[in-house]
Amino acid sequence: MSVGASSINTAHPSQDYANAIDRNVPSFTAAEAPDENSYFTNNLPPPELEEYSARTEEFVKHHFRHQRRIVLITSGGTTVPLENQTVRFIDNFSAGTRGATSAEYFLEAGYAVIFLHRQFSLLPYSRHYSHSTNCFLDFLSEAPPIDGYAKKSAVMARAEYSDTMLSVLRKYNHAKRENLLLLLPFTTINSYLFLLRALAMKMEPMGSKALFYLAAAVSDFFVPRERMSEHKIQSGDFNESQLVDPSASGVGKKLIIDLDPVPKFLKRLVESWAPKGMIVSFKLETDETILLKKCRLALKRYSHHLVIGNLLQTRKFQVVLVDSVDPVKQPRWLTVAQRDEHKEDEKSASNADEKNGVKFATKQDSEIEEQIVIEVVRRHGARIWDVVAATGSL
Ligand code: PAZ
Repeated sequence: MSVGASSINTAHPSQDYANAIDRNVPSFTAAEAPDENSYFTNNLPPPELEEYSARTEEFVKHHFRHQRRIVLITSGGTTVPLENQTVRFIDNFSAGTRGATSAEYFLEAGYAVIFLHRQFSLLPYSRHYSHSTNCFLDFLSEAPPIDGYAKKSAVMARAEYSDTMLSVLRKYNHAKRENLLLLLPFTTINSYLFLLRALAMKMEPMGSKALFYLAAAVSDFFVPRERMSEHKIQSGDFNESQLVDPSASGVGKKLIIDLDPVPKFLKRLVESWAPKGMIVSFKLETDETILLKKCRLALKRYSHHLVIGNLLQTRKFQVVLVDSVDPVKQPRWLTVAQRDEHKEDEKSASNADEKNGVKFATKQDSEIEEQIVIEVVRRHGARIWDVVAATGSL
């Protein structure tokens, strides 16, 4: 996910793209072992690293004993802090819908799920009732007084939602009871990279039964630690004389942000962190003419197993799967009916059309993640068989 450029000049509203963004940086290459050493020694591990590693180790042991497959899903956007004591940061659009929705379908397919997600992004199950479009209070109503408890107020699910809510609740409780879902939040790009590496290594005992489903929108550019300002960046060149004469001007009025490329660790994941696991990455573009080319390029560059391409504008309705087996011949498009918000409104006003047999595309019956997960699970199964056939073990 591209969040910016090597130098962003935000000063003048009429500035055109070419002047605002300086792309004179070397093109991206896959990070190798020395890049890994350099990154992970020059940047600080996040405070939660040890705790998450220990919880993942336990989770993996538990599901290994139960002979379950495990999927590590990454979800949501990563932030790029501009200051160590962070007031400002660069972010991206991702809400975590892809990751949270896919997690539910993987759980349904019998997987245990490690959900490495951006803090406060969407979560499996609660996503149906959270965030601004679906305020959970709209799903509730006041319950009528119960005999014997006349003075006790209570809330209940509104009748029109209660079937769906009960079904979601049952799945959620099942996942909790069976310890099938490990929720691990992150915020920054740095935490994400440290955690991905550590958790992938902890999944090593799973062998080919480990699946990596990298749906997070990961920043392409960041401020390396040695160049990061400790304190809040001042708007103008603050100096003590301004306390005496407030009109004294600062020198720099523009904010020039000089970002480095984030090392592309996918190849390290494939070759070193999880060599037996199946690795699926996502590729987001906005220009449809380059989507397939970029998917193929990613496969070639990182040698992983599957790239799922999507366009920002249509990502909820269409994706393309490009496989390492035959990346040129066999892109597989998956599409679901586009949700018609207007019809959805009509539907809430009246159920007449539904009674007349017109079926609306609802969230439940048309989520593209259901199809994606079916395809990925099928390919993962085939790969496990291939590994067993080739090596005699998982
Ligand atoms: O989180 P979301 O559902 O809003 O968006 C999903 C997505 C577009 C971030 C994901 O499908 C994806 O393409 N992730 C990889 C982005 C990239 O680094 O190219």
